[in-house]
Amino acid sequence: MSQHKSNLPQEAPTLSIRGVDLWESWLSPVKQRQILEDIRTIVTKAPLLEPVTPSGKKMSVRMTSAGRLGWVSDSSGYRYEANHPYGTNWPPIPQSVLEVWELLSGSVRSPDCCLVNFYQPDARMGMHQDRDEVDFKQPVISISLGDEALFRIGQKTRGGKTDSIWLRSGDVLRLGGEARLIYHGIDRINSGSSPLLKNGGRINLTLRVVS
Ligand code: MD3
Ligand code: FE
Repeated sequence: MSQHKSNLPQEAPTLSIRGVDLWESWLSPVKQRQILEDIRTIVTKAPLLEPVTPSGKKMSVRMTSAGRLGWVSDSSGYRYEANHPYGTNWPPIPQSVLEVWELLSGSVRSPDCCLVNFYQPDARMGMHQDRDEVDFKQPVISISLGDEALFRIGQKTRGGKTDSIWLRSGDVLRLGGEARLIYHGIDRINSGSSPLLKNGGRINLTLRVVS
């Protein structure tokens, strides 16, 4: 009930498509660099992984996590784990990132997981639903950094009409309500479109209440 609402975001999104709310350029360049520095600390303590899908395909996106739980995928399936596969705890979610959740999520819960997705120029993410969490009434917040990405927004069932939008560095998305269970994916990266990362590429942070 009340743990889902309250704390409503004060600012209106700049674009809304089927419940997918987008705040374009919400993070200033200074904030983007602060978050990037905090991600470098996370990656030092919890190295990026090359996840394998349960069907045995290597994913092109490299991943790690921060928070109480991290998302992992290997031949035994997709799940959240309390430890990095190397055996250590996941580093804490940085304050710079928690602040975005607090201001835009509309949830009174704290996120359990900050998934860090790193896209090299040829990386992509196929259409999927996020269903490894317990409570789909809790929103998801996504932060884009670095090169722009073509994000595809589908429907709550596979197939059907899709819309595509470019996600740029500093953009924040909220997936709540009807949008929480839509199919979505990243079709491609526009390599070299942002100066934020020295060697190019894109980072996406996804904040979720897991359990
Ligand atoms: C819609 N990541 O990690 S972010 C993922 O850019 C994921 O790395 C993409 O999809 C990325 O699962 C897309 C936008 C996003 C994130 C979570 C969602 C869209 C979502 C959850 C539910 C519905
Ligand atoms: Fe997803």
